[in-house]
Amino acid sequence: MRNWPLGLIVPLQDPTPFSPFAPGNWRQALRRVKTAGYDGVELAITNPARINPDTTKKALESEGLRLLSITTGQAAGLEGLSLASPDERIRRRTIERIEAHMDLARRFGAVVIVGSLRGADGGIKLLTEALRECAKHAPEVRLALEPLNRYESRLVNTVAEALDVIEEVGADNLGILFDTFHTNIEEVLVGEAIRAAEDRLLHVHLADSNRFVPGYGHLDFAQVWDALDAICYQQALVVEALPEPSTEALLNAPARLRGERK
Ligand code: LER
Ligand code: MN
Repeated sequence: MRNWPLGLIVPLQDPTPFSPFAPGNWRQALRRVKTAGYDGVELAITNPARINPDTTKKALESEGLRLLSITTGQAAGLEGLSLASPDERIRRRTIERIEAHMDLARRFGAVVIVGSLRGADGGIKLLTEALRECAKHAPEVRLALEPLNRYESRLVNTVAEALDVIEEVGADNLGILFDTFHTNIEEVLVGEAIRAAEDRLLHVHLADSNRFVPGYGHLDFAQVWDALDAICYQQALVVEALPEPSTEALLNAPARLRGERK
């Protein structure tokens, strides 16, 4: 199976370098994402309390786009939130933030991403306990823990480390987000890491070795497709790349990737 749904990131509240769209123009962004041939979106949301879920749902439906995933990490930089913070008040606020994301995601069947919100450092035990609490909040909503490269976080850099945390947490709804950019830095063999994630793999971010649009760096994506095939991956692929070498390349990615994957 090589027809994985493809998504692009659209920010709803604060700008992100991984999207060419400004939050103020999110409705127009949805139109452009659909026209570009994507099947869905990953919404970048800082605080779901400031979202009207009905308006969001209607806008997505009118464009015929799925909400595949919610990326949550903007609140790490903007508000200093972290699931692994030694400061209990920060941890509590972060757990509540993830729970609010889960409440929103439940309405769409979307995956909630735990990337930068897990913290750049802090305690792995604190992180494990916090994730257990989040996972319990809504067992039907999937949480995807994303291995990040060592320059962004000291906690959970590889699939093997993510699997250890998942085992320790012991919740069925906690899995892995595999980001080809981070894992190209941290893993020995990208394909082997995907195979190791196996049925815990809930979501994939695509970017090339330089974080450009896939195809404009030196990552061997054939290894990625083969490994995803081998584990019978049936979830989505979201392009989380800088708009480099151009926004046009980002918008051409569906045609390019579908051609490449045939
Ligand atoms: C989030 O998905 C991610 O990959 C981070 O590198 C963003 O800072
Ligand atoms: Mn990512």
